[in-house]
Amino acid sequence: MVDPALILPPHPDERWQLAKQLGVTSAVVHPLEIGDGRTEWTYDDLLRLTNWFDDAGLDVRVLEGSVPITERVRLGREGRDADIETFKRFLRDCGRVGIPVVCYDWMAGIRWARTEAHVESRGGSLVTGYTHDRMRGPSPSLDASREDLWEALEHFLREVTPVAEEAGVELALHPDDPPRESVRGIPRIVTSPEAYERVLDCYDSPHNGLTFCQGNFAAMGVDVPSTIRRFGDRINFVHFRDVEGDADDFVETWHDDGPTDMYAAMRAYREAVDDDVPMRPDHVPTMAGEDNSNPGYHTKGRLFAAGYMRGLLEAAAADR
Ligand SMILES: [Mn+2]
Repeated sequence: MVDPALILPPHPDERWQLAKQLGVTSAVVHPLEIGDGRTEWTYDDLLRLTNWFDDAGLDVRVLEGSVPITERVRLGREGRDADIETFKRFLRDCGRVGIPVVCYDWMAGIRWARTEAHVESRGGSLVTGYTHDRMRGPSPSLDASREDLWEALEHFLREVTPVAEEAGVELALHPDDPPRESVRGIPRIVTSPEAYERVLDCYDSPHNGLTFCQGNFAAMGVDVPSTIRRFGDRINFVHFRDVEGDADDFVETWHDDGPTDMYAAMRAYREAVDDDVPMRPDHVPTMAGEDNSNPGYHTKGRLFAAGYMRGLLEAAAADR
């Protein structure tokens, strides 16, 4: 059974209270989406973070996005091994303070990409979208091939997975978003179930797993429930969301209003995924009274999504 979680800021504010009022005590810390660009963490930083949450009755289950992986690690450039040592130290520190999951990605050059942030959705709420034709302009200079990225990722996994095992930390690779072969000329590799097979085969360990970001799998055009079953216990973290369209052209949807059968997806998680895998709502609609300054990451839509997740979980649990 999955464990409902929410992104919470590293410092307490009303979102901590709202989570507890919803009955959600598992926190995902993702400073890049909260407006603090930090990617480096000392042991003291991590200890302060987890103690602060612990004192409030909350549990940091995932550190996401803001992790020390540099471009030279992603591209396999000279000097990467020193940076990989930094990442290993970070994993050991996460283990010491009791953070069980680290979510990372392999997007080099261009990261999470959207071309629209004000698409009108239900009742005038706002969602984000992606239209590939609008993603134009010169290619940022990166000079890396798909094979360069693969070599770099596989080298990274062979180096860090044994350390993750020792530290008791599970790695969870997030898909490239949008899951296209390339964006503005920059190759992307983590874009299909076949790519994930290669990632998981590279180092066979439950500590080398994936973040099942559902909207990306929907955009890949695969059947979501059967793909959840395909990866099963290698899913270490779930992003619950949906999109309408494909990897060339899509909009985010309300969690209960997209094309994916979310109840079938929840049943698949219940049956195939290990206990206590954290699941958080991803990319929520911006609702009335919110300023859309951080599209996809405001609060009210998360409250709705968390309640919807809980309802689906209860239904899936009853349906045995
Ligand atoms: Mn995601």
